[in-house]
Amino acid sequence: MKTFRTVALIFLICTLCLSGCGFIPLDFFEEEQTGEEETGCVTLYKYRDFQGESLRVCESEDLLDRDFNDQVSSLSVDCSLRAVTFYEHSNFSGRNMTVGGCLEIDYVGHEFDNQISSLILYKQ
Ligand SMILES: [Ca+2]
Repeated sequence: MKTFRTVALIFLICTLCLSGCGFIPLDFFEEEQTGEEETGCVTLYKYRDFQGESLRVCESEDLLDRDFNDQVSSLSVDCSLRAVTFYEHSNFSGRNMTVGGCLEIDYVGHEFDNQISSLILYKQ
């Protein structure tokens, strides 16, 4: 009888622990993920009108490194960014254009379509 009680108690504790451990971290991680989503980024799209594969860029960088070189046709700039400069070539060179934050550009124009290779982000 004593053994049964002990087993029952262990079972109860384990059940509580497992349900607790299984439930709380799930919620916790979901919150963590949304909380960690970076702002002050640019979202690049392969096609016009924000279609096709997209890439979030949150630091100044070469798109060669992100496998997105010469592929951008539209983009959106987070409102928390001050401005972004796009360059025709890698290493921030070649023709360039600067746009302000909080912009949605459904087409970068024929001069830059499938040509952007690097970008500099100006944070607030
Ligand atoms: Ca290019």
